Formats: sequence, structure tokens, C-alpha cells
Amino acid sequence: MAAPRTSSSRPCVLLTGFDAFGGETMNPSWLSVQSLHGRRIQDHTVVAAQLPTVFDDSLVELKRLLLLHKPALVICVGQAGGRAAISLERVAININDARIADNASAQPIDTPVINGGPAAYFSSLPIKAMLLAIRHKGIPAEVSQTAGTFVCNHVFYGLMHMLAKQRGFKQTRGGFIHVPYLPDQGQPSLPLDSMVQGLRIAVMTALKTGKDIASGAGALD
Ligand code: PCA
Repeated sequence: MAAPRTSSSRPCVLLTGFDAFGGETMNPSWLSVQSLHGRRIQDHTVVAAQLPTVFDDSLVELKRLLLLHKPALVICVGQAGGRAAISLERVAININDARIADNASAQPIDTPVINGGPAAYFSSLPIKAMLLAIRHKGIPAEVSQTAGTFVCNHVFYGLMHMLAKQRGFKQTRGGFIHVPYLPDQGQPSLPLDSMVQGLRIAVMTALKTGKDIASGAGALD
């Protein structure tokens, strides 16, 4: 697979995190991807960027980043309060259904992410291989069957739609990972170091793995 090149000629990995939302003062998704910015993993350079926790604007920014960096791999990361493990999301669905307002006070209910788009897209990341590799380091991880219906699912669906439809991105792999709260935000939580390490392993495994391994997620629990 010929990897797209950045201006620095080394292929790049785009990691995105979100700004704080819902009354929180921090978002671990941004803090964790930020600390990987500039790191070299499997001869790729990591570019970390922040997306606003806002329907539509988040996808405008994501499209700009894709066209600018032409990454070989894109992983969008978000916070999922209430979860105890790094969640490798399997599927994005074509629905916005917000329980709370986003950071621009919008609260869409039962609207499509993309008018006329397919019902769902699967992640194109090797989520089973990533699950095993992260757990192997003693970091809690799980495959998740829903990224919710708020801005994270919106971005995940929009990402997969762009990769499917945008010229030049057919070879680009992409997907979504949710991270738990940090200890300061409440329980359950995961320390920042573990999130950063888990994401680094996720990126490395995605770059190293061609076809995903066939392993029942249930059997790994
Ligand atoms: N989590 C939210 C949106 C931004 C974030 O970090 C979600 O799970 O939809």
C-alpha cells in the first residue's frame, strides 16, 4: 500500500481529540492525543489536532485536516464518561440524537449525519489485533458496539464517509476510540499515562497489521 505523504515526506498519522464539553473543564481525548503529537511510530509522524465538540463544525475541521495532512491512518478519539476501558469502536451510525447541547448550543434529535448516507459504516481499523495488543500491556481495553449518538458518533460516521467518498482516501484507514474519564473527573477512570500508552499501541498495531485477526471479542473478556 503506497502511504500518502506529508509535506515533510514522512507518512503521517492523524489523531484528533475534542475540547471539553458538558460542563467538564478538560477532555482526556485531547490531553492524550496532544502528548503523542510529533512522536514517530512505525516510521510515521503523529499529528494531533483538536476538534470542537460541535455538530457539523467538527466535520468541517476534520475534512480540512484530512486534505491538509493526507494521513495514512486517522484515529479520532473522544471521552466516554462511565466507561472503564479504552473502547475500540466497531461501528458508526447515520444518526444524530443529542442528550445534551453541544458547545454551540445545538441539540439535534433524530437527524442523519449525512442525508442519504448508508445506515452505518464499520471501522477499518484492525480492532481485534489492537484489543489484544493493548491488553497485553495490562491496559484495560474493549471492543464497543456503539459510539453513542452525540458528536463522537457524528465525527466517526463523517470520517468513514469521507474516507469512502473523497478522492485519494480509499487506502486510508480510520476509526474511533473512546477513552474513560481521568481520575480528577470521576470514576471509573484511567490515568493519562495509560491512555497515552494505549493509544500509542493502538496506532502501532494499526500500522503493523494488514488483515485483522479473527478472534471473538467475547472470548477475550
Ligand atoms: N465525547 C463526546 C463528544 C466529545 C467527546 O469527547 C461523545 O462521546 O460523543
